[in-house]
Amino acid sequence: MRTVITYGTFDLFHVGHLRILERARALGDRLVVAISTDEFNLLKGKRSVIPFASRAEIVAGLSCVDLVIAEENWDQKVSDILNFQASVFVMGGDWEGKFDELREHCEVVYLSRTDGVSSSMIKKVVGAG
Ligand code: C2G
Repeated sequence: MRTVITYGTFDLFHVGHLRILERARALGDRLVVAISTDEFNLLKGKRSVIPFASRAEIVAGLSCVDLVIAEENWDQKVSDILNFQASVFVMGGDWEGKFDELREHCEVVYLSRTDGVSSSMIKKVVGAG
């Protein structure tokens, strides 16, 4: 079983989120997605529009996602990788190089982002700040 793990807020879910999750899943047989809690988002300096429970329900409903867990802090990645025996850690290219230290535990793959869409762009369009 080749498990892939990835992390994110997945607020105002859009096609960029879907594409990276599908591409991450294609790198293995199982995809675990850690979704930032509302509290952790505040630590990240982001206020999520959609509450954690709904963001988790949307991502868990995707056929390419096998398991959703909570991301509560910056430091849980190593224990998550070990706990779920992840072979691959995936993030979008905007995080390129930021998680290279995880190469000690698993492959680290940065996938290109989808241009032209982001949660912050959607927030601006709908006037959610
Ligand atoms: N993403 C993408 N294309 C976009 C927007 C986002 O490929 N147009 C990717 C990001 O690169 C990331 C994932 O989708 O890999 C989730 O993006 P966010 O929800 O913005 O997550 P972020 O706030 O970057 O949180 O510990 C890591 C953090 O939790 C990442």
